[in-house]
Amino acid sequence: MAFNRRSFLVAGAGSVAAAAASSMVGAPWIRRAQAAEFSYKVGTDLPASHPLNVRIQEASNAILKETDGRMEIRVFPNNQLGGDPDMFAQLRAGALEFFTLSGANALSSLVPKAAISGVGFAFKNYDQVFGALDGELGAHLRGLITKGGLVVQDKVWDNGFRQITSSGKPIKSPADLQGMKIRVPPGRLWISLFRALSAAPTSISFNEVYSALQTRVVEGQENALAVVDTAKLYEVQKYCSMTSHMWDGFWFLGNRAAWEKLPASVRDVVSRNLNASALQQRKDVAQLNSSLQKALEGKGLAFNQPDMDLFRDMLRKSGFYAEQKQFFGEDEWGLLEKVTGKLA
Ligand code: X2X
Repeated sequence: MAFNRRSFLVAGAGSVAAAAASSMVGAPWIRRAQAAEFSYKVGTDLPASHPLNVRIQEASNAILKETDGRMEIRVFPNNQLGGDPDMFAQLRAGALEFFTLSGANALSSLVPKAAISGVGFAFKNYDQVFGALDGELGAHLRGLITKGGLVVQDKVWDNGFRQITSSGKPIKSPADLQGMKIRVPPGRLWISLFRALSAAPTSISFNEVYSALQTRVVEGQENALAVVDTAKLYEVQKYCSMTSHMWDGFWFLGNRAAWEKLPASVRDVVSRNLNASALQQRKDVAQLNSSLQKALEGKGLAFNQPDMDLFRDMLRKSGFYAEQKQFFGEDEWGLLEKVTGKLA
């Protein structure tokens, strides 16, 4: 059977012609004209313009190209596939192949210790964050996630250091948090942290945050500036208090059965590109989070810098660190403190 480009086009997408064409060597344009052999979805909870999605899309483009069109990853940002707990359930059931999720968020319902990276005031800077998560602590956590039945890529993606926004008054000292109705993501650690700070935290998944703030179901929330900006939370909040009370990031999770369907060579291309894009994404977010204050002030948000020692002292005195150490265990706590220094 002699094939050239014209006869393929004439044959259209007839399956016999397509199958024959796809086995031809040196005719990549033919292969790319067809549906990918593996078409997987990735769900995220952040708006399309956030660097998380921009860099995943970039990795996806490179993966499609490097696999000669065999592997396509379609990005579904902005909770299009549901809130975090929903997407996490879909991932575990295999309805969703990939999902980016914080260890302190719904992932901690399956792997409770994954939340340790979100302990309040643990990391002082990005060197400590990525020193820990690209190092021993991260390897340990990825082991636990793998034991939980999921696949996880090596490099964690950045969400950032979280800041508190509010509509009624700025948070200048712990007293301002007292009894404050504040939205937190789903996850035990967030509730413990804000209860220890004497606030009244409520778990709400991110897709409902804007309207919860708009209708004043809650007075405030906490997120990194890149999220406050891309999700336009400044439209429904007045103040931003730079507490940097915890660092947060996303593990790139995979459904194991879906992952194992991929040939090893395709998996290598996927992992290499995702991990490389994660490193780029970290730079994007760090840059945004350090430059966005001005832009957000221009959009009407009033910033203040509280004295964070007051909050840290309150956590210590309330027994927060002792409680977390017991929860996470000596080994995990030791790996964390190796990087952060003594917390309790
Ligand atoms: O839900 C949030 O606040 C978000 C978007 O930061 C997380 O995914 C943890």
